[in-house]
Amino acid sequence: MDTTGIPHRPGRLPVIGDLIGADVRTPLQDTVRIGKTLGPIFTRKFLGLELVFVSGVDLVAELNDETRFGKYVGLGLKHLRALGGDGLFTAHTNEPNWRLAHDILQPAFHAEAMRGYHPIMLDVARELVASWDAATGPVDVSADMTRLTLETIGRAGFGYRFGSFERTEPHPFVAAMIRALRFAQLSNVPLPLVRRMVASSKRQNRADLALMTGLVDEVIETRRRSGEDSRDLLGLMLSEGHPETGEKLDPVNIRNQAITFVVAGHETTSGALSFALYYLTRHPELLARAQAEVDAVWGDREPEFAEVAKLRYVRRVLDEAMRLWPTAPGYEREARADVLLGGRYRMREGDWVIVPLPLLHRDPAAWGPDAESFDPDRFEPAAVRKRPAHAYKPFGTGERACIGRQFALHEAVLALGMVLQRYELEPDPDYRLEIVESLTLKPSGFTLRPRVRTDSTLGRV
Ligand code: MNH
Repeated sequence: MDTTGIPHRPGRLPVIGDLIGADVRTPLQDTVRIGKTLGPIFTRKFLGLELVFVSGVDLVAELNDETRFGKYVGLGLKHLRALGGDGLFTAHTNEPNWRLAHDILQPAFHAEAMRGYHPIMLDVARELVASWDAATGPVDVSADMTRLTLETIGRAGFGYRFGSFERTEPHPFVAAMIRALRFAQLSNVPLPLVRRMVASSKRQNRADLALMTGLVDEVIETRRRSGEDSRDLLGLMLSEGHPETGEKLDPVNIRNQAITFVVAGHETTSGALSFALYYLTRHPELLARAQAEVDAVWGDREPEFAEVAKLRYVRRVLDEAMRLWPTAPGYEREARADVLLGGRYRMREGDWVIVPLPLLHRDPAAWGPDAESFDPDRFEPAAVRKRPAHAYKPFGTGERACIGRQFALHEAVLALGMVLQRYELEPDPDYRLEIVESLTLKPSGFTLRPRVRTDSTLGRV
């Protein structure tokens, strides 16, 4: 798009642009740092590639208007299509398979379906608790939250057990996935050095994609042969037709959806749980408040389905953690026709911009001058009503927003509640938050020492 008049970092150089100081491992965190000083719209330029970032709440409200803008599958997502193909996350909205799969899979996230996932989610949370009970030292929080969420989507979506809590190393699918995500991310970087790196890992990438596809094909084949008629994600994909036309998903699309759901269905939720635990353990008074809520609402029992959503404060803790570090840290919007963004930035049909969510979620116009502080009370209903509707978008926007939102929130509140119910959590006082970026954000090197509580009835064993 025409970027004249849009601010950028001072010191932009001819040819290389803003390259100096940019770190390929932390593109999002670099953008957050730079964007804080530049305001609601800015650009970053790397060699021939100039990216436009829009983070002010008013401009984002315009971008979220579905009549004028839609999801753009480019940049980050373009290379992800090697993994997800025409699966829901990486499909173009005008590809027929997007609407078809969306309509077929939507029922898997309705309240009735969620009720069916509850016992499975509970089982997995029990496995987490068992592993923390057995821990003799600090636990790696991000690794254990990833075990929990991978296991949950595997079992609830596909009836497949990754055996995450029985392994000391991540499941091979996860290792392959992490490399493949990294490969996709680096494929965007227009630097000769990175291009050579990417070129030299092509063979590994092929092997990683083959491993993921192979596993998914095996899971699908096992289900087909079993003749089992489960209404989980895989069951819907295999047996259900479109509610109006009866059209079914083709086998290649089912494979793409399976990979998509396993990846999209666990990385983000895992990070959200880890950030929530990070902030809670940095703020003992908030931790105590969350714990008091769990004790009051659940007591020493395991929660029934309907008791999970009653943890209002725990939910706000998660909301606030996803405000500061939205684990899917952005989305891209494309103009449906020529338009003047904010009445002054000219976009032609097909021009697109990036919405960096951590910056939107810190926009002082919506969040005030102390936007950097962690305060779950920002999500009290009265406070939410006072804010512009588009100030908080951790699950994206419009018809391409997250289909798994309810699934993620039920799983995360349940797991966080169970952890708070049972443990005192002692942080490492020297830990400084460090965030690793792949497709998603996660705290790195964050450990806790869980000790079974002695101050609650449940804690006494
Ligand atoms: Mn999820 C899309 C964030 C959990 C499956 N998800 C999105 C988008 C965001 C997002 C943002 C929109 C991206 C874009 O516009 O390009 N998702 C999250 C977060 C969590 C999350 C922050 C957890 C916390 N997502 C889940 C879970 C599942 C899931 C759990 C599956 C069980 N998400 C999806 C799928 C899409 C999506 C599928 C694509 C939907 C579509 O475009 O039709």
